[in-house]
Amino acid sequence: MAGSRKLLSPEEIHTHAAQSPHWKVDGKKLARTYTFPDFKSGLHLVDRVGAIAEEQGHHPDIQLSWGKVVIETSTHDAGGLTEQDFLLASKIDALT
Ligand code: H2B
Repeated sequence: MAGSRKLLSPEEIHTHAAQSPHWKVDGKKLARTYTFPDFKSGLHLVDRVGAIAEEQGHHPDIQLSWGKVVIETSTHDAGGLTEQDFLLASKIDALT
């Protein structure tokens, strides 16, 4: 599997975060919020993120609201952020 599942150090997180400007490091999670002018655009994003997650074997928490989608990723098995989370974030960024 591409991307290590080893917990990243604070320095490594800082380096990865600098390359992921759409994402916010929030404690042990990486988060991105999207806004949309309707519900179905968010639903479509959720559907595509779900397909990426299944393909990677790494699954974010997703909150779908009217006009808004919040995606949070953390590696549960490791108890924090790993390369898997930043890999998932970069694939999600490539969708939009
Ligand atoms: N997703 C996330 N976000 N964290 C994990 O630790 C995780 C996962 N583990 N998806 C995966 C599934 C693991 O349970 C399977 C066996 O790959």
